[in-house]
Amino acid sequence: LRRGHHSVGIIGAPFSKGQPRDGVERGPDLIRAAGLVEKLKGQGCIVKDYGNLIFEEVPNDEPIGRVKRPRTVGRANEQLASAVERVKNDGHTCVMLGGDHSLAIGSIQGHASSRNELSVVWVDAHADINTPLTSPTGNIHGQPMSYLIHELHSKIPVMPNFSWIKPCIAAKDIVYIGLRDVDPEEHYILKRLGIKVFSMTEVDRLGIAKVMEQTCDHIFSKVKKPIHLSYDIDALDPSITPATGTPVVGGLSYREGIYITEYICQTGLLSAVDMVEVNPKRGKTEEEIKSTVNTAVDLLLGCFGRVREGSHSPDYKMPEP
Ligand code: HAR
Ligand code: MN
Ligand code: MN
Ligand code: MN
Repeated sequence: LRRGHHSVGIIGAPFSKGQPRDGVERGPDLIRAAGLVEKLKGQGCIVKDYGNLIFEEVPNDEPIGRVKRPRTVGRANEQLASAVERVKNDGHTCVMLGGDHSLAIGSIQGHASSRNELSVVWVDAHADINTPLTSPTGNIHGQPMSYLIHELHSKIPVMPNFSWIKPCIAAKDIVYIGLRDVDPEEHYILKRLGIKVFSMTEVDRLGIAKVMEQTCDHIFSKVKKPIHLSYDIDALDPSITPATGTPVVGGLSYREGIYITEYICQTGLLSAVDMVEVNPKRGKTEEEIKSTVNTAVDLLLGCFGRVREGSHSPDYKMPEP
């Protein structure tokens, strides 16, 4: 599978309740308005836009321990999971436009329901692997991985609207890229579970090409599973993608960010992508918002066959004088 003939199904998830800042629910419409669908078609993809999910506010959603809005987040993700499962059963590579990163719960769960086993490539400044009990903030966008990993199942308390979640990912099938803001409790979890991490230190040491080679060596060490790419826009440096809720200096360059998508595309195993945490209200200028949204679009184009060397259709004929 090379350029073109990717079949892409897009789900918009305008959801912000996994974290405290509003604006991130506008991500899906902004990414579409920047021409995502037309540009994907322009590079030969078949695209079906399933539109935006409509999420209900769950009333009286009191915190449980430190966890904020558990019922609302649990319910929204349950809806998302069935939407993703449907897109996968329709035969598409699924693109989930967020929204905040708590949506990875439903996206990965729905993806896993339609496949046997997945590998997850998580590109982010953050590990998002706090359990409800280790979370320093109570924001569920800092926790999604903890609900999904088999090895953490015994550490997850029962919560309302979370009982539909079945851990579906093995620790050995996860690779992180771009980390630079990890809580001590998260660091403990990553080490204890032996999860493969390429923090920004490894990106500096190895370069992005070796990071991607080793990422694929790791996830393909036994069988080749479908890849779920969960891309948090804050993985990139805030100089490129400032319009996001929790920017962290020292991130991936535009080129490194794009290289990740080109490399994952050419494996031929990309099965679902999340693009999350684009928040226009966090941009200080129109330029900052544009740069963030356009980068999100470019990353998605890279996932579906765009290459920087350029390309041409096999039946192209040069004009004769
Ligand atoms: N680790 C912190 C927490 O658990 C911050 C999480 C962060 N924000 C994100 N996730 N954007 O990628 O609350
Ligand atoms: Mn491809
Ligand atoms: Mn994240
Ligand atoms: Mn993040």
